[in-house]
Amino acid sequence: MNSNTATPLYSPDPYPSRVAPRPARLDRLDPVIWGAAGKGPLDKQALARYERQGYLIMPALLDADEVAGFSAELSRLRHDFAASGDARVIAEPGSGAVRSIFAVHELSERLTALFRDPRLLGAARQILGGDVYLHQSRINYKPGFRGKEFYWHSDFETWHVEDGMPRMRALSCSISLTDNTENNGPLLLIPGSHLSFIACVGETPQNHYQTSLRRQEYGVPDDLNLADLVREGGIEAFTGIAGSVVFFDCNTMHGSSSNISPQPRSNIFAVYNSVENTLGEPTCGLPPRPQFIADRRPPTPLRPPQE
Ligand code: 6CS
Ligand code: FE
Repeated sequence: MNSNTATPLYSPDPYPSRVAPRPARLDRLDPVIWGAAGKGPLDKQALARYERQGYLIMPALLDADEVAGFSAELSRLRHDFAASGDARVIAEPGSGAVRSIFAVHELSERLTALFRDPRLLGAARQILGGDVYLHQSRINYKPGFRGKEFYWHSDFETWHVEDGMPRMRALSCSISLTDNTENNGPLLLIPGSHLSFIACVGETPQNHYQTSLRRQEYGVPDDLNLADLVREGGIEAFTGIAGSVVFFDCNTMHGSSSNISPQPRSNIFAVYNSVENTLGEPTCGLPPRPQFIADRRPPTPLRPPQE
């Protein structure tokens, strides 16, 4: 066999991170849009904006009645789980207030139905080019006065290094259930940042999720690369009335400031992953993270309720 066509003994990691002594900015090697216009709810302009920015904001996608119903569900879940000691409940550093609840699709039929809603699932299937499943779901409550920040990060950097997600063929859908304003710690996104992979430094600690979900210190971009991304693309805040939705690529750099206003900033997140992109071994070499953070089971493609 010709040596230069031989199957390599190993397939080098296309997105190496937390392995080198210095950070690096690498090119994205994956498409942003895997599907096509005409195969879902997003028109050509919307797909083009998502491809260019790395996210797409859809104001008031859910109506007031839907928002009221899901808000009641969020209150029920927080009431039922706040003092439960359940591993899926993440407390805010300092105050102990509920910061997040993970795997909410296993705790709420109402939220499972939301994640299968054609307005959300259809857009995810269209962008990711086919069948998808839930890699992760969560509620970030970001309570008034005490909701702490989520420092800048690329979700894919963590999902690749700590969950073994092979390629950039996943996206998050964030549904706001409170008005998101400039005052209550809205999600901040850097347009265009999804086209670069910022390789981070530092060795992933054992059981990193037990700290990173409260305050992330590993897998965060260095100041110089972050400053470059912001200089090139700026920062856009996802603000809007409750019921607004933002879809963002798994590699779009994002974060949010602490909420010192009296108003909560509660968002539901669904992470859709292509069934062609199921999790392999974490590149950090540590054991995989728990099921409630990253679903490793053979995927069951999500279908809209009526199918
Ligand atoms: O590690 C994770 O999967 C979680 N961490 C952050 C900051 N965003 C994505 C996800 O919720
Ligand atoms: Fe994130």
